[in-house]
Amino acid sequence: AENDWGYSGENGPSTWTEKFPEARGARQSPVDIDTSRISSGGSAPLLKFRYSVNHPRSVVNPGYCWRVDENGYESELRGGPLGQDVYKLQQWHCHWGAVNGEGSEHTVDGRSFSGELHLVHWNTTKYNSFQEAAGQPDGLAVLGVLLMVGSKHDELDKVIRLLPFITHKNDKVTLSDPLDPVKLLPSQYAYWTYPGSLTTPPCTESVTWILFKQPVQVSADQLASMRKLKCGEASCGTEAMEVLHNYRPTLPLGNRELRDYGS
Ligand code: SG7
Ligand code: ZN
Repeated sequence: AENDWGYSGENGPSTWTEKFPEARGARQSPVDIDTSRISSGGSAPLLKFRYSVNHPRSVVNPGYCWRVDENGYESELRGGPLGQDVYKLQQWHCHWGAVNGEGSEHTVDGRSFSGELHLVHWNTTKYNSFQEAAGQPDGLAVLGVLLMVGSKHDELDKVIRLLPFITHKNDKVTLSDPLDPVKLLPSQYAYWTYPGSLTTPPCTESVTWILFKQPVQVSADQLASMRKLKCGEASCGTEAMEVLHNYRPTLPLGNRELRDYGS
């Protein structure tokens, strides 16, 4: 295989544990949100976002998704389940499926959505770099947004319009248009939260997951554009395969607490 991990038969999620032992752990993500076993969090601690809108971002094809890098600009998340710590937006990216109706990483009462957007933040109160934070149990906070097929998402389209320019692995373009990450979130901020992991190798158990209950809509065309990205470099020519799907199946919640905030 040309990548050491991926989503195909030879290098897919069931093989990750061979090279990445942490993927066998008891705090793995994603999970199914079983709404019958949620502990209510009571009054909702509000999430607070202070995101920068007007700065250049990079849109990258790492070979297994599309990713937007914030390039160090100050964008902060705090509140909710995060205590007093401040978390800084590092990057955001997407997971999708080969067909509509699958593609989300988290499922809700066994139901999949057509995709899932992840906004990855790191704890700047306690750690000095993203790399350092990514290895700590309270190092990362990822906001998850479930995507369903519906109308075109205008803010996300600023990125999707650029995907034809990053077809191959390691391709990268600059997005200079202003973009407001808050517009990627649903209008209601009710969420589920639990302690988990990165959903890709090395599957480090460093993530406080915050999954919004309300899905957002993207168009079928927007999802189709994502499936055209390829997992190989341009030098692979027509041999490079498309990233038709890139979601990890759910893993057991075990004895972790899943909390519910807002309704
Ligand atoms: C995506 O998800 C990428 C990864 C990310 C991974 O594959 O965005 O990031 C890079 C740098 O390619 O891994 C360390 C990291 O952020 C896992 O993130 S996720 O758990 O939110 N899905
Ligand atoms: Zn992700």
